[in-house]
Amino acid sequence: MPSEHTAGRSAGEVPSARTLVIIPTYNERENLTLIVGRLQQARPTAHVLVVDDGSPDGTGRIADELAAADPQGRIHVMHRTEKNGLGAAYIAGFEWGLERGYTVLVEMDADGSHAPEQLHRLLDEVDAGADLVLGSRYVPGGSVVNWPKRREFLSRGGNIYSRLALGVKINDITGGYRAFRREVLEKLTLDSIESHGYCFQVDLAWRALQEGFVVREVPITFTERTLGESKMSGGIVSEALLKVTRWGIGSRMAKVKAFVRR
Ligand SMILES: Nc1nc2c(ncn2[C@@H]2O[C@H](COP(=O)(O)OP(=O)(O)OP(=O)(O)O)[C@@H](O)[C@H]2O)c(=O)[nH]1
Ligand SMILES: [Mg+2]
Repeated sequence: MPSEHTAGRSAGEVPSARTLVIIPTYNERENLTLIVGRLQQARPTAHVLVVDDGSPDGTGRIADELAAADPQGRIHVMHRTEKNGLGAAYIAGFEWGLERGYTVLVEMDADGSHAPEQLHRLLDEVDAGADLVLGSRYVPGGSVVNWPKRREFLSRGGNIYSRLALGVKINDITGGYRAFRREVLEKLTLDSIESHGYCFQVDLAWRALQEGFVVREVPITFTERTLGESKMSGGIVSEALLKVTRWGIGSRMAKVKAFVRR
């Protein structure tokens, strides 16, 4: 069942009418102008928030120039002084968007992996009643372009493991192209989320599922970056593995305890 909240929305207005696309950046000089241009072409009504962690390559300045050049004021920039990881950048972006009354908040990478041309798939599903929509590489119609076999194996393996460990029917819980209704982010205690990288994505979806929100997947085409450098690290993979195992065991223990008490 969709959320009953309609905070800040006029009667008859779909949630996606006030969408904020959050793009975290660290050294994305070659990509930022391209991705923002594609987004404005694909979804002219959406607003954008670039959350830059003081990129030494000048990405923050490019973001400011893009914002200054948009006469409609749809582009916003948050400058943070330290590189604190993807999760912390998103949490700051979510809080910024919630304070300003956006009704749908979207996560999108700057490197072109998440096609703005497919954003409508996520937003349409939110408007149809989902609370959280995951852009999914591993449902029929979804795909990955230009990934080395090893990387795809790791990602598919991580998703199969998460599905089994957590006992959830989600095919792509580690992906980072997502749309949240604001009610989901209001309910989750964002300050308590300490996970990084992929684990941050699993953490958010897992919390949303546990709160009873409607989580749906739509197919997306994920294209590996062609410009700039990846910030992915081995530590991110092991963090996800450890935490997912802990959450899965914790949730099963809670169920066993509840069963024994009956
Ligand atoms: N603000 C901020 N953005 C970050 C940080 N780390 C990564 N990002 C951004 O988060 C997005 C995803 O990072 P990527 O390096 O593409 O990570 P990935 O997609 O897992 O790795 P690849 O598939 O190899 O590209 C990009 O837009 C990055 O610029 C960070 O510490 N702070
Ligand atoms: Mg990437």
